[in-house]
Amino acid sequence: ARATVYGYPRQGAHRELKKAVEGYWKGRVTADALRAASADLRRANWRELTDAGIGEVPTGDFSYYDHVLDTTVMVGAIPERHRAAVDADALDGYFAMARGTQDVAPLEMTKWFDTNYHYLVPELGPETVFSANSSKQVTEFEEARALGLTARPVLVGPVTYLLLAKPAPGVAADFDPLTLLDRLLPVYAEVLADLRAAGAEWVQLDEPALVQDRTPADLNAAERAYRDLGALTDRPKLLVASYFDRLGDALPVLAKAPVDGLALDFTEAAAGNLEALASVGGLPGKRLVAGVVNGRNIWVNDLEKSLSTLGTLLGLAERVDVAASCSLLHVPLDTGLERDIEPQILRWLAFARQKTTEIVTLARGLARGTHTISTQLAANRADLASRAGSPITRDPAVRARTGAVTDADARRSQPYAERAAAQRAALGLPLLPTTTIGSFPQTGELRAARADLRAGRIDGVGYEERIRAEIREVISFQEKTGIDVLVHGEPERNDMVQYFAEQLTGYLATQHGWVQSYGTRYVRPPILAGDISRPEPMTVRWTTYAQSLTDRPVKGMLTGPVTMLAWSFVRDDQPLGDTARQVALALRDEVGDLEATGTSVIQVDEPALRETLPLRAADHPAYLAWATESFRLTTSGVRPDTQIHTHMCYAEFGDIVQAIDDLDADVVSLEAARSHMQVARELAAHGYPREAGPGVYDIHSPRVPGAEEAAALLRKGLDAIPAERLWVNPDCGLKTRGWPETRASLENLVAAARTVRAEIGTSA
Ligand code: THG
Ligand code: ZN
Repeated sequence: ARATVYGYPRQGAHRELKKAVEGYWKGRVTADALRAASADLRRANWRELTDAGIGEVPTGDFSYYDHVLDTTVMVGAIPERHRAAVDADALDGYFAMARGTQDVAPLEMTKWFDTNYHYLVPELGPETVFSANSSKQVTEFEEARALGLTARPVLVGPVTYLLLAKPAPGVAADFDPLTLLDRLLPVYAEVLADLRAAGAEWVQLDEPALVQDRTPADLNAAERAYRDLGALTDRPKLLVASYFDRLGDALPVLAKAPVDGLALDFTEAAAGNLEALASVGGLPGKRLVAGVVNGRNIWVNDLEKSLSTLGTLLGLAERVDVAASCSLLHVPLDTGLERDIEPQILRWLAFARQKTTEIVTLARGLARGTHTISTQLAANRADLASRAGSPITRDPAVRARTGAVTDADARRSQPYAERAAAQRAALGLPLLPTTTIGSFPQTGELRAARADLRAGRIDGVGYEERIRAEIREVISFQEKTGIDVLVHGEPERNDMVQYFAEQLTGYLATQHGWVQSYGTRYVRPPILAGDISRPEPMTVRWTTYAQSLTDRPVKGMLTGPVTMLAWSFVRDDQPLGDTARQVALALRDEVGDLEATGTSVIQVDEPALRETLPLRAADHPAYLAWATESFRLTTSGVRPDTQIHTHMCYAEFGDIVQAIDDLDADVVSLEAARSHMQVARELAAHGYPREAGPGVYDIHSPRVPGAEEAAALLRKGLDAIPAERLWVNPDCGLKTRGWPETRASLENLVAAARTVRAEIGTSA
């Protein structure tokens, strides 16, 4: 048995790739220096993998920005609007597709399945002409070969590539990219031939899209694709990989295809693959790569359990190799870089380097017998026992409290109509009230203040004063501008998840645990390690200070339980719903403290509600049940006259309107400006009964919307939602914006609200 991985973190231990790419954008790093730095990072990764004992290293998994964009280049599907830039300079053209330029928009970006990685969406149409450009794949393969390594190029497979694409601008919305399969396959054939000529014995084609619910037509496309590619004579051996879930109906299709091996996910997330593989009679004469080490969580593997799975698989294929379930792109690099996590707890965790060692150990145990890895097995058993028995993972007080939760705890004490009347009386807001989503620009001074605090250049008191000064600015600006429900601006928060994770017991934060989110942007997801409790209030100090400065209501701002899970690494030793309930109770206490200290409007953000939706429809109801319950558990302990808001963004909401309704929030604000209020129409079609603020200002662009433009969007909103239930707000928080455009845009937003209020007054 051989040990292998499908991909490795690209950025380097100190995010050298981010620095090189952003340096290139700023003109401080030459193209040659960027190429050299990137080649160094690839070589370092391969050496690291080889030194750890990986027998077959991946190539082609590296990317300057995104591997789906690399595939777009490989198959020559350059959108019309980017062709001139690509022809002028391939590298600048590549970044133009990724980021746009002054004149042309970038490709759209969206989530890579249910991970926190984002890819650039291919744009295709009936006129798309593909052409093979194998140079990146061939070059990287040759680099690894030059080091004397056995390498396996990894490509996005043709079916997944088409299933991830969307109709190009100007192409009919019902255009199905899959109709291009026959045109795309010859291009893959050419790339495969080039890799064969370069000496590749195996090539991996990733088809994760086949783990989603697929139509018979999709499955038929997969069957044709691998029948045709398998029939090629001039090709390497083909390994078709799937991950993130079970293959389901696609398993028999791929098992029968004339390819040389399959890579399957055998973690809990893909439960059912093993039985399904056995029921199709296994893969006689083929290679099976078994993803038994979870590639997207950070917990040490249960080596004995994995060995048992591997033992069963031995009888189901000609040869069984060991791998992580998916690319290690989705986990941080090395627990060894962490200094602030207790050594005992650090032993529970496995990042990419540690997972690589686990894979090698398992392959050795499988090939030479478990007695050859007895030391590792004993250590692993001890680490698992230490985690299971730790008071951190089991806090009796937290368990008692979650166990005592009743349905009534997750229900407001009065129906919406009565709450709405009480809130109207308490708040005295005008028709079409204006508000913002929470954050104001995160200025260089604020980041410097945090850096100064960390470095000890200022003390807690000095830091607090800088934050208070910012809050004074933000409040006074909002009062002057005439906004109705104010916010304190969140100057004290680095990240909306990290800020709370740092203050909750049971959460771990990393210093170097960077994971690519998109392009050169990274996050450090905190780790839900133990039972969650809140030692003391987390936001009350700032919100009450802000409220002390004004007579208008100041909204308290919290991150909801679903998002606290979605943007963290979650526990694997209890159902997600149990973890969500613990987080919800901790947040419920914060909501209670905010209310008790005079906060009458409290917003609990759930931007990740839609994105955490499971890949398969059959799994949606269970997810939505715990997700909405945990939100209601967070927010239902308040008085009827306390107004609960929520906010969602980054997604199309059409398919979760019922879930949004089930949150029972008094007011929901949603991203809507770019889609011209589409979401307002979707809410109306559903009969959404409460208040809503579809965004009228697209904050993802530095562009300032005119007052008339915002008013036009508001009138569209009024076509769907009655004036008594319509709010006026931007699409999302303002932390990535500068002050000048924020000022101008919010002034225009208030002007638009006043204009439309006047129109309503005269027409009534
Ligand atoms: N917080 C967390 N996860 C997220 C988002 C978030 N996931 C989804 C979405 N938002 C991802 N978007 C971004 C946007 C910007 C950055 C990262 C993810 C970003 N990162 C800085 C960088 O790479 O330079 C580092 C930030 C830091 O110092 O912490 O700009 O909002 N948790
Ligand atoms: Zn948002």
